Formats: sequence, C-alpha cells, structure tokens
Amino acid sequence: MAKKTSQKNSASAQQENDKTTKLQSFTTDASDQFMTTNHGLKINDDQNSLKSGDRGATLLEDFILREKITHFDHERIPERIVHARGSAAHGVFKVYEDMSKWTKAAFLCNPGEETPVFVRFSTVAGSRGSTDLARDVRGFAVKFYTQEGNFDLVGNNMPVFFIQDAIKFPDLIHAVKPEPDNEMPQAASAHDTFWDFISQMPESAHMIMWAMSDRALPRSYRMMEGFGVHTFRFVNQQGVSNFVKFHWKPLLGVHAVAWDEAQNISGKDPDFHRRDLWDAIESGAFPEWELGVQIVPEEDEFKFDFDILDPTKLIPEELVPVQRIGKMTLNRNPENFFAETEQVAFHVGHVVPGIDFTNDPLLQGRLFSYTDTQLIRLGGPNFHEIPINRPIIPVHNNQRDGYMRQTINRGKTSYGPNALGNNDPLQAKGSEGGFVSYNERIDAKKIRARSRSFFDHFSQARLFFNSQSDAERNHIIDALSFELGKVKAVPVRERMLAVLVQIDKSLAAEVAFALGLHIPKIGLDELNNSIPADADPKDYTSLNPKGSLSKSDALSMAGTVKNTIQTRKVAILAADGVDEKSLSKVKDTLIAQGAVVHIIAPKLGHIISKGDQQITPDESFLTAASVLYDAVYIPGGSNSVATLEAEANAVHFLNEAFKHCKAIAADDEAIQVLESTYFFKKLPAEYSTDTVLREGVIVSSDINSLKDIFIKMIAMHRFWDRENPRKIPA
Ligand code: HDE
Repeated sequence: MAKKTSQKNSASAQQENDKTTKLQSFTTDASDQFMTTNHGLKINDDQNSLKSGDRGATLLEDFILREKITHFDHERIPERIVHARGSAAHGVFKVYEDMSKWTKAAFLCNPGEETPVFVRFSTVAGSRGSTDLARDVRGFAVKFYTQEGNFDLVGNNMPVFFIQDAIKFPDLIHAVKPEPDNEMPQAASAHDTFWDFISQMPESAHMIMWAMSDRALPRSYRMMEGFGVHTFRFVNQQGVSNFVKFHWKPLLGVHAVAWDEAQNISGKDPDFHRRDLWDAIESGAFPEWELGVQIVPEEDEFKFDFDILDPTKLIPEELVPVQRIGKMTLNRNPENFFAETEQVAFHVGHVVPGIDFTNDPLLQGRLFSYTDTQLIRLGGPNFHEIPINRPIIPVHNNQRDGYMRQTINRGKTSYGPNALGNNDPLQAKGSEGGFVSYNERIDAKKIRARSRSFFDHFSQARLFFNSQSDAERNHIIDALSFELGKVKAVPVRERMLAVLVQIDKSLAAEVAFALGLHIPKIGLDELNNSIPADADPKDYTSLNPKGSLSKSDALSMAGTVKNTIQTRKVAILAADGVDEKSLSKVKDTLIAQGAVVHIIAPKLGHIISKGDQQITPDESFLTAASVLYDAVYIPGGSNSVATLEAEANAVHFLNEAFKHCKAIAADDEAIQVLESTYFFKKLPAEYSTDTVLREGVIVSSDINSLKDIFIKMIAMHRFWDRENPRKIPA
C-alpha cells in the first residue's frame, strides 16, 4: 500500500540539510494512499457513523468514530505563556573564519562546515491567533543542530530587557498580558496594568525606549536585528574565557512600518509577517543574517560605565565593535506548523563546549524556566524526542521512561556506575568533547539584593533617545502618547511622566502635552520598589557619567542598508486601456532587481491593454490594500488613467501610500490620478533628481529614468521627512 513514504516541499529551490533529511523519516504523505485508522485498518466509509438503522441512534461500538473524535478533542496543547504567536523556518549557518582563538565550539571553528538551524520568530504578549503587527518585542530564537549537540541562541530583536532579575518576570508578563478580569486588550501593552508596573520599574526605562520605537514594528522578520541580550562567555581550548554578546545583522537592512500602517495591516492581513517569511522562502529569496559578536576580555569586565551583567544595558558598538563571524540563511519552510513550529522547544541552557553562562541574574533565572515550561506545554519529560527537538547526533544516557517515550533503550542497565553494562554510556573528558563548566571563582555571601552597579537606569535610555533620527524620536513620542493615552488611571500616567523626565525633558514635556498633564515631581524612591531604604539618589546615576557616550549611530535605523529593493512589494495600479509598455518596462526592471510586483485592478479576471493585450491582475482593489505594499506605480494609458481617477479605492490607495511615506511613481500620462489625491498640492512644482529622492514621488514621461530613480526611492524604504511638520499621523 505504501506507494510513497514522504514528499518534499513544493518549491524546488528549497534546500535540504542534515536535520531536514533526518526529519524526512518522520514525515508522511497521503498522496495515492488509502485512509486508515491510527492502527492501520483501512477505512471504508468516513462520511457516516455506525447507526442502528436509517434514522437510529449512533452505536457506541463505532470505534472509528470514537477514535476520530477522541483525537480531535485532544488536538490542542497549551500555547506558550509568552511568545505564543510565532513563525519558523529551517536553514543553515556557516562561520566565515576559524574562531578557535576565542571558543572551542566546533561549529564556530570550521569554516567549511554547514550547521543546520531552525529559527522561530515571535511576538511576546499576544496569543497564538493574534496579529503579527502588534507593538511588541520580537523573539528571535535559533536552534543550531551542531555535531556537539544543540545550541540554542534564544534572543530578541532588541538588545536589552525590561527587568534585571528573573524574579520579576512573572510580574512583568502578568502586567502586559490582557487584564485578568475582562481578558482585554489582546496583544497590546497600551493598558493600565502594563504601565502601572512599568511606571514603578525605572530599570525598564531603557527597554521602554526600544519598545516604543519603530523597532517594535518591523517591516518583516527578515528585516530585523537579533540579539542574545545577556553577556555570555566564549571559552577556548586552553580554558581562557572572554565575555561575548551575540548579534544578528540582516543583510536586507533593518526596516519598520508606521504605527498607523501597523494597525491597518492588523486588520487587512494579521498574518503579514508569517506570510512574508513563508512567501520569501517559497520564492527562493532566502533571508540572510550575519552573526556578530562583541568580545570583551575578562580583564575589561569593569571598564564600562555600566555592569556587563546587567541585561538592561547594551555595549555600544562604538566601544566594542561587532565582528561579523558567519552567515545564516533560511532556505526551507517547515512541512507542518504544529509538528515543527509549535513543538520546537528552545532553551537558553542548551549550550555546547566553548559557550558558557555569566551571572546575569535574568539569564540565571531563564536557565531554570525553559525546561520547566516544556514539561507542561509539551506534556512530559520526553519532549526532546519530538523530531524537531532531536539533535542530529545520537543521545545516550540513563534517563528512562515517562509519558510518550519513543526510544527503545536496549540492555539491563540504566544507571551508572554499572559493571554489568561495561559502564556505558561513558562520561566524556573535556578533551573528548565533554562539557566542562567554566571554572569561575565564587566567593560570596548569600544575599537577596540588587548590585549597586545595576542602579543607573537612565543613561542608556537617554543614549538611545539621543541616537535616534528626528522622525524616530517623534515616533517614540507618538507611541508613548498613544500608549499612555489608552491608560485610564491618571496617577499611572503621571508616574510615567516622572520616569520619562529622567530620560529627557523634551520627551516628557511632549508626552505630557499630549496627555494634557503636567510632569509631577515624584522621587525615584517612590517609583522603584527595588530601591533599598538606605539608598542615596546619587547611586542612581551612571557609574562613570563622564565616560559615557552621548550618541551611538548603531542604535538608529536611519543609517541601515538602503541599497537594495530585493523582496520589496510594489503595487502597479492599472485598468482597461493601460499602456502595456509603460507597465511592463517598470515591472520587468523591478522584478529583475528582486522586487515582488503585483498588478492591482478594479476587478479580478483580466484587463485589456491599449495594444489589446490581455493582462491578468494579481489583486483587485477589494482584496489589496496599500498597507501591504512598499511602493506604488501608475502606468500611462488614457482609459486606464480615467478609470483610476474615478475609482475612489485607487485614490485612497495613493493617499495612504503617501501618508505612510512610501515611494510613489507615475507615468506623466497618469498625473491626473495624482491630481485627485490630497497630497498633490504638496508636491514641488519643479523636479530634479534631488527633490524626487527627498520627496519620494516621481512623475515623468521618460520611463527609463523614472524606473531608475524609482528603484533608488524604493531602496530608501520610507520618506519619514514627509511627516514634517508632523501633520500626517503615521
Ligand atoms: Fe523567554 N521564555 N524568558 N526571554 N523567551 C520563553 O519558553 C523566560 C527572556 C525568549 O520561539 C518561554 O518555551 C523567563 C529574555 C524567546 O519557542 C519561557 C525570562 C529573552 C522565546 C520563558 C525570560 C527571551 C521565549 C515560554 C526572564 C531574550 C520564544 C515558552 C528571566 C534574550 C522561544 C518557552 C520560541 C520563551 C521564560 C526573558 C527570549 C516561559 C523566566 C531576556 C525568543 O520559558
């Protein structure tokens, strides 16, 4: 009966690696197969249950019905308490150069070696079915299936965190999740309990700047940075340890959408990021990131004006440059969402020899949480046997049994030492690849307290705010005004203003204005529960304010990669009578440069061009929306132009594209469509390439130069200056 055993994904461009090949033995494909019960019995009628006569009751005997319904009743498992909504992909990682000077991790020492990876991106606060475009931190969890076991780099798209100590994590998450009495709001931090907590946690000030910035609204998972957040250790063969921070740098640059756009996308396509990742991989446009490391020698541990163990601090790239040491490429979509994306279990404690932990108190707490959470979520101690979680190398130990055990362990002994079983499995010495914890000296008193070196909560929040472009800074102010505006309790808003004023007076003043409030005078000790009673306010400043940076360019997205239009989505608005030359010249050039182009017409089916060609639109104005595209072009052709001008949806499309600061191009013949928009009056009368590149709108009869400039405009991504003087809500 088994005519086929397994089948690969449809897109041939997708790649296999050691892990995906191993997964094949667990995959099944029903093409050309008979339907069976879970026990292999062929089913002859899956439409009707077994009844006592035509109109009689269903018989308890119907084991086929019972099996089917019982399995269905048990299909759901608990969603992750955080990071419930996610999307994942397979890929590979390759190191550029031998890193053995710093670490003995074999996958970082052999430039020829390809290490399979599985990467899951996520939002944090929302449930499994919530929108991708929530204002939120994004998870960026990478499982490396190395020859020495799995290494999980369980990071986020922001380099710092809200709290310094793991003991506050349940409070943080209870505060941000929907409120417990009415389960509102979903996937949003804009509510009383979140800001009530944050306003009393000044240590979250730095992370709040990130979360209120456009970093919380990525254009794509493929266009965000990733960070390991904590300081880890690299340990080399000689046992020498250096501190290390991990970074992921996307080759397509770091790009965001506007807040108004994000809210619209949430309605038009809540799966926007999931679809974007899936489509890119299906089409062979494989997402790529470089792995970066910042390495700090042990002897430099105390040379910074912050504590490198404090997860609310980053190491500015200006102080310790990020070395790019390898590349990750995601080149294959999962076969099955539940089996892979949902059941994958990451753990910050999955390390390989050469990578070790530090005493960062947040990291230390995480080392406990990740196994614990899988026990309940995946239902028992054998979750490591789920195919996606298995290492690519064999597992041998004396752990046995438990729910859903799959491995059939041979032999009598499941203990050690054992003489009966030859003492197998053997312990591996360090020289044989056994993991040996870094020999850190510990000599301390047991205390329940916060180190004073963790007390400066505002210097890096200020550094972040000061490092933003004008537009990015305005977006932070708008985001805070929005979020605190949604808070009903005025004392919470006021306490938050008292925190913001510590970061930047103008920031606090602008938010206070939007809220119609004055900035209250509240002492820090009233704001911060973790401050000991004997604390002195001078403890809450930087350890070395004079040594601090005032600006770090790496913290702004303004200077990111802007030289490619690869995978950007461009809409071409057209109707019957469109000039096919004007359309195809631009379309073909954009596609040749790697953009995704959709023709959008008043209705689906086909349109007939000026030269009588039949063109099939990809979307109609009903199914498409400007917020799902990065740029828009209107080709010539008088009939098409007249139809679009009269089509309210086409004009709305353009108005929205302008409002969200996107590149807009029109054939000279199509200018009358632009004339119907609200922004036409704002455009400069005379054009030069310079004005066009500043404004992001081009109208020209010279299609050749139009397409070249349009490409530059799309590469720039957004023309945030258009928001000035801040009359456009975005
Ligand atoms: Fe997590 N986190 N976390 N976290 N985290 C989980 O583990 C936790 C933290 C991160 O795609 C949970 O398997 C504690 C920082 C990602 O499957 C849970 C603390 C960072 C993912 C958990 C933190 C992260 C998780 C929920 C404070 C960035 C999704 C489901 C001490 C460096 C992984 C699960 C995936 C998931 C606990 C803080 C990243 C409950 C206790 C900081 C990307 O174990």
